[in-house]
Amino acid sequence: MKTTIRNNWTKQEIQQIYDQPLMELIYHAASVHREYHNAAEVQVCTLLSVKTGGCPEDCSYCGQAARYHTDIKVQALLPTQTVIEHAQKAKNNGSTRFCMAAAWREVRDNRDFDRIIDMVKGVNDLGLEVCCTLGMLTEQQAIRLQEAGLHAYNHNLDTSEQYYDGIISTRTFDNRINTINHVRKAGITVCSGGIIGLGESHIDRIAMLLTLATMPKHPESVPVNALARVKGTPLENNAKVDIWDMVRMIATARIVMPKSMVRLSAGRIEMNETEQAWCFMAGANSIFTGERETLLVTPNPGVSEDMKMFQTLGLKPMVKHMKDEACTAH
Ligand code: SAM
Ligand code: DTB
Ligand code: SF4
Repeated sequence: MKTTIRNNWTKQEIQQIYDQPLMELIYHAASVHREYHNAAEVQVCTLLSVKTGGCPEDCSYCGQAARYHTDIKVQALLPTQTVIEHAQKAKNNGSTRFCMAAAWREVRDNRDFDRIIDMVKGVNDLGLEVCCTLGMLTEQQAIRLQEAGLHAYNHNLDTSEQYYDGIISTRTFDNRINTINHVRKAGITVCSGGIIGLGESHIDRIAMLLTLATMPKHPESVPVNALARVKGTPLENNAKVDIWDMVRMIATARIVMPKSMVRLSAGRIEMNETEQAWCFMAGANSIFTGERETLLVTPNPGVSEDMKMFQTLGLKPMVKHMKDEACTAH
């Protein structure tokens, strides 16, 4: 019998999972992974920053916050055609999901939002799962995005409720939850996870997973990011995330949210193939990659390097994804 999907986890239960001896934890996660997923397949996604830098928020990890003196070049909203061309390239390189990110605090009902709506329509027409991450949304804005064909909205919790104001002061944890609720209500799938390496404790990591795993419906997608240390941000001198911390976080996320896609997101540039292999063994089943070799503003491995790694590890890019399943079901 399959492991049941539970939304009533307690902090103690998640802590017990998280604190298992590492090899036991990985074995447990790898077993759960195989119940719900084909462990040979990894979803390949491409990320594009459609509006870069100049953000009014003060997220202390982020190179795009206007108030920090980083080397990042501000870039206004890209032309729709440029974005569609990037999406087509991503598709040609084997991506099935395309995520457009904007360095905004929130979406405003203006011409830029109209252009985002056109981008969503255009990328959706290419047959890709379209994802956006644009900051806070109202319910009406979420509905507009859904009607344009948006498949997923990324809005990370980033850290625990308790640690939140140590990392961001310009918005609250509750603001984050409200947007996630608006996305859910509009019928868009939820992509929400966080970052490790911000200076949080193990308890904060467990608390963040608890919030995600006790939502009425688990996020369909859970990105686990290792802090990408950006020069000029308050966290630039934080220690590099230990690979086993990353593996432990991925494995726990996999066990408490068995059906979700667990995305090995920021941090791969500092990991070798062996280290990434442990992340896949622990239940990660998605990566961001592409020709541009960047995430938003930080470096990332390129698609040809990643495809070589897949070959070595006997992994293949996922071709069938939720959208296809929905199509064939009709
Ligand atoms: N501005 C929107 C927001 O904050 O939701 C969307 C873009 S924001 C860059 C998307 C996510 O990227 C953040 O929530 C955070 O989890 C992640 N992120 C940003 N900077 C990062 C960094 N330096 N290292 C790891 N993850 C980072
Ligand atoms: C997510 O959780 N990670 C991606 C995506 N969602 C938007 C962003 C990672 C950003 C890493 C640092 C940078 O390049 O700005
Ligand atoms: Fe702005 Fe998002 Fe960066 Fe925070 S994470 S500073 S909201 S772009």
